[in-house]
This record gives sequence, structure tokens and C-alpha cells, in this order.
Amino acid sequence: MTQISTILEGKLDATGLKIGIVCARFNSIFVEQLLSGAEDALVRHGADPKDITVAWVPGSFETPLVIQRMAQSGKFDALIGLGVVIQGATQHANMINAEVSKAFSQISLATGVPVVYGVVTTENIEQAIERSGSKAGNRGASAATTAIEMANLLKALPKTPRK
Ligand code: INI
Repeated sequence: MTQISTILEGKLDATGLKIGIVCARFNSIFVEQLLSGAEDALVRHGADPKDITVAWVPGSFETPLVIQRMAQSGKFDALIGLGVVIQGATQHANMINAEVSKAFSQISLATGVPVVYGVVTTENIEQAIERSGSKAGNRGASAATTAIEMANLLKALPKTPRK
């Protein structure tokens, strides 16, 4: 049967892509693992390490402002926010998660730059260990492949809005 549909998909090829990563220093023992996973995945998919820019902020709550500034600069094909919010550690974990995820989505829609949510939310330290490079994978690495796919898909889509 003849295929008549046009399929748009972002390739998993990071060659030439400029990626910004904003990392929260809170729970940095885990966030450093997420960052390593993200950088490794980007480079293994063809990114030049010189095209990866990393900024550190105090906590996950501070990530959106820096991501917004990077998105507005026009210098990045995709941005990734990395952090670890442990529910047991704070009463306001849910507030942080809700605000940060909503902000990432809003920045993405307002600027047209894909913003990937790489904030790990866990109930305890054990789950944080599992998601930052052990039995549940590395959330930084999966955020990186999402960023690559979305950056390439966005490049393949029409740039100007229909009038
Ligand atoms: N920030 C995190 O990234 N993870 C946390 O688990 C966390 N806890 O537990 O409080 C956390 N808090 C700091 C917050 O992100 C801000 O830096 C702080 O509230 C100052 O605005």
C-alpha cells in the first residue's frame, strides 16, 4: 500500500545542536549524576562538547528564570532543567514541582524553544539514587535524548505562523 501521509519526527542526531542545561545545586550529589548522564548522551549522539552550556542555580525553584533567559537569547536549540526534589525533605516539594513544571512549559510555549523537564521528584533518597544512574536509569540521559528529538523536530516544522 502506498503511504501518503507525511510523518514528522525529530532524529536522534545531536550534530551541530546547541544545548543549554540548567542544574540545581540542591541535592547536587544526585544532580551531578544527572548532568553526567545528559552530557554523555548528548556527546554519544553527536553533540560537540563545546556546544553544551551548563549553568548552576541554588535549587530547582531557580531553574526557570535562567532557562527563560537562555531561551530568549536565541542561542540554543533546546534547554534542559535538571534537579532533584525529595518529598520527604521538605513540605514545599509539591509546590516546587508544580511551579517548575508549569514554568518550563510556559517558557517553551512563549519562546518556541523546547524545554525538557529533567527534575527528578522522589519520595525518598533511595528513589533519587535509582533515578540518577542506577536501576531506574538516568533521568539526565533521557532528558538529553528528548531535547535532541524535540530540537530536530522543531527545525523540521514551519517557522512562521499561518496568517
Ligand atoms: N530544591 C531542590 O532542588 N530540591 C529539593 O529537594 C529542595 N527542598 O527539599 O527544599 C529544594 N529547595 C530549595 C528551592 O529549590 C529553592 O532553592 C529555595 O526555596 C530558594 O528559593
